Amino acid sequence: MAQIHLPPGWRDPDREVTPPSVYWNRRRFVRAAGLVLGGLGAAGPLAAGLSGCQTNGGNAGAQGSDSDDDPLATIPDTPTRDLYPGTRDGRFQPGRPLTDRRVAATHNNFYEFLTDKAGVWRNVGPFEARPWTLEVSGEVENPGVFDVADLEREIGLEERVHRFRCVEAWAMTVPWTGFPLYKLLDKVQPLSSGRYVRFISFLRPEQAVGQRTQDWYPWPYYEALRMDEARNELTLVATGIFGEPLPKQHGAPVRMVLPWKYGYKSPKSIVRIDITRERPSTLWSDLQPREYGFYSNVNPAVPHPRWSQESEELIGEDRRVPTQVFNGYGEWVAHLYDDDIMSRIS
Ligand SMILES: Nc1nc2c(c(=O)[nH]1)N[C@H]1C(S)=C(S)[C@@H](COP(=O)(O)O)O[C@H]1N2
Ligand SMILES: [Mo]
Repeated sequence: MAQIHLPPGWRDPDREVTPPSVYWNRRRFVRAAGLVLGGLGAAGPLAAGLSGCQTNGGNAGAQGSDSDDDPLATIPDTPTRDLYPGTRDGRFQPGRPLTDRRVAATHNNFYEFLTDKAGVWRNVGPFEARPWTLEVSGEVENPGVFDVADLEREIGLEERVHRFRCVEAWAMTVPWTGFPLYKLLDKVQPLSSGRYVRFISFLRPEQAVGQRTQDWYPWPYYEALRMDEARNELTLVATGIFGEPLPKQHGAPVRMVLPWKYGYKSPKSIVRIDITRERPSTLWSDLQPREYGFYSNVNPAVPHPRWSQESEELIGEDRRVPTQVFNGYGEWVAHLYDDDIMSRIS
C-alpha cells in the first residue's frame, strides 16, 4: 500500500556524513550555484525561483482534474481527521488577523512542484501524501520507521496560531495543527552524542514535476537544527493547517514549523529525521552561503543581499508591517543565540 520511495544509497552510511557538495553530482552543483549567483541577480527569491514575476513558462502546467478549481481539494484522505484541529494552545496570540485560508493555499514555496508560488497547488495532484512513514535514525536509543497516523494518535495533536515569515519578506498568520518535536525526540531518546537534528524531504521525481525538471537543485530538500533548537517548545511537527490535515501544497502530510526562523528552515513533506554528531549542511546554505545561513533567525537588523528585512507584506491584506526580531518569539528562543549569530547572516 504505502509507496515510500527512498533515494538510492539511502542507507549507505558514508552518505550520511558526506556533505551534498561531495555526494551530489559536482557539475550540477556548480551550475546551481551559478544560477543562484549570476543568473538571477535582483530577481530570484531562493535561488532559481521567480521573484515578482508570477509566471513560469519552464515548468509543467496543471495536472489532475478534480482539483482544478479548488486549492483545498488537495487535502489527502487522512485516517486521523477526527483528531483535528487539536487542542488550541492559548499561549500563542499572533496579534494580527488570520490570513485568508485560500490565499495561503495558493501562495506556496515548494520547489519540488513549481517555483511560481501561485501555481504550486495545481501541480501536486500526482503526489501521494498518505499513507506516509517518518523514519527517525542516527544517534538515538530507539530508531524506527513510524507511521505518521500512528504518531498523531499516540502523541496527540494541538493547535497553535503563528506568524510565519518567508525570507522573501512576505508573511502569513495561520493556525497549525501538530505536536512539538520534543515529544517525538523523547520517544526515540537521542544519545548524548546527538547534537544536531537533520530533516530530509521526499524524493519522488515521478510524482513531483519540479524534481524532474529542475535538476540543478540537490533533491531531496534538506534542513537542520541544533539539538537545543529542536527541543525548544516552539519547534512544531505540523500535520495540519486551518483545522484540517495539511493540503499537499503546504507540505502534507508532515512538515516542520519554526516560527522564529525564515520559512526555508521549515521543510515540507519530510520522510526522515536524522540525529547527528556533526552539524549537517542545509540546502540553501550549500547553494548560496552568503545569502542563507544555518540559523536563519528572523532579524530586521540584518538585511539579506536582495531583500531588506525591515518590513514584510502580509499576503492577502495588501499591507506591510515592521518585522520583529525572532518574528516576535524572542521570549521563547532569544536565549539560544549569542550576539555573533544575531549580527550577521549566519
Ligand atoms: N521540501 C520543501 N520544503 C520547503 C520549501 C520547499 O521548496 N521544499 N520551501 C520553504 C520556504 S522558502 C517557505 S517560505 C515555506 C513555505 O510554506 P507554505 O507554502 O506552507 O507557506 O516552506 C519551506 N519548506
Ligand atoms: Mo521562504
